[in-house]
Amino acid sequence: MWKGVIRAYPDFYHFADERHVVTILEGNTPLIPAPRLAAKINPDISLFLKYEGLNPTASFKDRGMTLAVSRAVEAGSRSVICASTGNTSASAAAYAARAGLKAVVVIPEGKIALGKLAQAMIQGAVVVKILGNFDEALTVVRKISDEYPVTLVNSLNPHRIDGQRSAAFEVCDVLGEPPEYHMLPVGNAGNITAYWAGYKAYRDAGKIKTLPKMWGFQAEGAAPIVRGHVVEKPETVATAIRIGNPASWKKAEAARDESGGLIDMVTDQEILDAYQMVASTEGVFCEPASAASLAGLVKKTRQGLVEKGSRVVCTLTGHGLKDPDNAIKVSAEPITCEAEMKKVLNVLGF
Ligand code: AN7
Repeated sequence: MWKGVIRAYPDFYHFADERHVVTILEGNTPLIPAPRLAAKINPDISLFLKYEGLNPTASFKDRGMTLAVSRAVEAGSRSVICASTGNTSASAAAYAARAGLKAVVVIPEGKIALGKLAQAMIQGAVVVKILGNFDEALTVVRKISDEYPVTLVNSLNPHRIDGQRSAAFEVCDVLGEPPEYHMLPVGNAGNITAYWAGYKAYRDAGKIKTLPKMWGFQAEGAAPIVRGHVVEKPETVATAIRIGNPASWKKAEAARDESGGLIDMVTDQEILDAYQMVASTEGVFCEPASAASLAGLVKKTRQGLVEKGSRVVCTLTGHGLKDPDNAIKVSAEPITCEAEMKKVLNVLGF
């Protein structure tokens, strides 16, 4: 039976007292081969989707949250706090509930997907909507956690990165060796940092010999790393990555440079096209931000930068059901008709 990432990787995660481990059996997500999508985007590669939407709260954040909340319990903390574009808040609320801790989540008012808000609320977090963006929310919660006895569970907490490394371990366990390219959306830049740390840790442990190139993609209206400066008013349809001053900025640049990779940006239209394409081609429904990795693959293929014969893993960071509004917006309207066979046949063109 799967026991969650902490117990799945005892060489990498150790707890002196087992009772401190807080898990909802996160991890063990599928690495889905995507041949139909590859045929459309780039027929010269083998494409795999690491579908992180199948974690307990439907995003990759659970891998980091099991470590962060377990360590908080180990340290005797009674409450956790985070700023979030949505998924971190859903995950923090869930793991805090599981551990019997209080959770406070601070989110940008009006700019988080409906499903994520619903998760944080029903899981019993104190939800604070601020009249500002994620970067401003993060500044506030950092100050609060510095001055009051509440544990910060944003990815500035190193246990978050520690746990998120497990996704790289799983990719290697399935493929035997890392892919040639690993592509990710980049928001606060914790995940690209974590994957790179995970691949390096697996190599240092002798489990793999090679390392992938890390390719990260920001949204054009929220691309501080690409532009080389803070973006004061980030804007993108992919609200999960609507971040103008990423906490792990330098570490993401290190992952890029050490791996011989790159960080580029994709437009909202490119994100939405990829979002629609992966769902309609492979039956895999992710949220818009997740599709930035695929949009990046499309862009780089057009530029001729993806080597033939490569294996490419794109991480789909969150589930599409979190953001039904965008799915409905990009899709054809359902057809309404009377409840008669003839009328339905008529609509179908028979
Ligand atoms: C679906 O929840 O920052 O580069 O506060 O939810 O590690 O930040 C979410 C980020 C990609 C970017 N895809 O990852 C939050 C938050 C999805 C996300 C990212 C996020 P990082």
